[in-house]
Amino acid sequence: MEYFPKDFLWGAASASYQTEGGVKEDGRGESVWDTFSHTPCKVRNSDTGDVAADSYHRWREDVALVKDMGLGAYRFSIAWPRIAPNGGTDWNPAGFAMYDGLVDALLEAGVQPWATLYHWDLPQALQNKGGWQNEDTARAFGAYAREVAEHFKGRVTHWFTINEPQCFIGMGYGSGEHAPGLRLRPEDQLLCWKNMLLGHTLAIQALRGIDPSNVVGLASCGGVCYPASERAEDIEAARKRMFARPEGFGGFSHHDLLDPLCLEDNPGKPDFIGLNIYNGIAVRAGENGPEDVPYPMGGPRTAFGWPVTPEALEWGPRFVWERYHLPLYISENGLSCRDWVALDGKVHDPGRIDFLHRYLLALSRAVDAGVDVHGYFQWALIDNFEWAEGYDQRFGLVYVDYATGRRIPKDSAEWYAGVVKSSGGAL
Ligand code: IFM
Repeated sequence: MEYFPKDFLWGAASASYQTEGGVKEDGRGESVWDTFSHTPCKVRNSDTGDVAADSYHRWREDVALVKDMGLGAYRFSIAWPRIAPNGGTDWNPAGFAMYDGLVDALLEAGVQPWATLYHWDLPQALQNKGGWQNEDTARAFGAYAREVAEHFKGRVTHWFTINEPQCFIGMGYGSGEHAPGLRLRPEDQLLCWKNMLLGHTLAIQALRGIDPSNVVGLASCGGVCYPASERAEDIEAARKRMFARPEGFGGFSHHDLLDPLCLEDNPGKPDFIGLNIYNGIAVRAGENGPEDVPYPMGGPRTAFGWPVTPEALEWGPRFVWERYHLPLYISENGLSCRDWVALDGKVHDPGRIDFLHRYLLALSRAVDAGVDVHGYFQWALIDNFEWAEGYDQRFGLVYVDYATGRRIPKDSAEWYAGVVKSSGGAL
């Protein structure tokens, strides 16, 4: 049985500050994450992204890993402060060099580059002027998008403007757990939200203006609800709850982002929706309306403590597709484990294989139900800096020995390669 169409896009993802290191090289400016991670008590173990997985120097190895796994696409992000060290329009040509090498090597390997313009490393210079509270940041983002689009014209055709606005605003400007570490009043967070929407729209216009064939979306996150049973009442309850709850990340949910953007006449309407889905909440029809079903005591949890709920990867895409009718990509999904190198020199991660197996089977049910989902990016290609959790959470298909930068594909990398090769048939 074939679970996924032959042209389904199989990929893996990463992000600049989480993997690159090389923070002082080739004229890169400071980002809010440099400042934040170097502030005492903000990141576990005082970890920073100074070196990370050293992909700034080892990107050739990363491309080889992608190629060995037979992936069709690699999603990476461009560090804004490498291109615009001061946040303005004094472009830094040297900042493009590494991405030029990466993009060309991917193309040569037959792998489609999917670039994210903003995965949270805001130039510190812009934060000094208010960051996303200041409309100028949105305008600067639009100008940066134009510069990058011009530079990669004809080589990169698939783009994400912004990764997880819900999270970077909710945790960066709301709870203060992420850079820039602010705890703003709700109305000030809303100002960030408004400027983020403007920034996305200016970026999408710039990308399309430079090359109308550019395909542009953004990666959304937020609470996913799934029905506690197959009963029609529970399905309806889950659907309602998913688009009614002020979920997670300071109250910003998928529909806060997608409802305004996906209106027909909105110039920021994306070509596709990227969904970052890691887990969800079971919902049933209660006497007084939809109600959450408590997660079972002792139920499976990731190293992060997140519940393991594969159903989220079926019902999240189903509900989003029904509401917006735009092509979908799973732009992130994966598991953090406490992986280590075994005595045989390999990294055995049966938990990750089981997790991915369950989640991909769930996704196949969405595909089977007619949801227009075109691809899946596993988070992450390699172990990396997990923001406030530092290096304690390992999400990679490939293990990174941070002391040496050495990469060791985990068992899950081989398993995923089999899934990709068989277009899901091996599931
Ligand atoms: O590592 C992050 C990523 O940067 C954004 N989405 C969630 C991942 C795991 O927490």
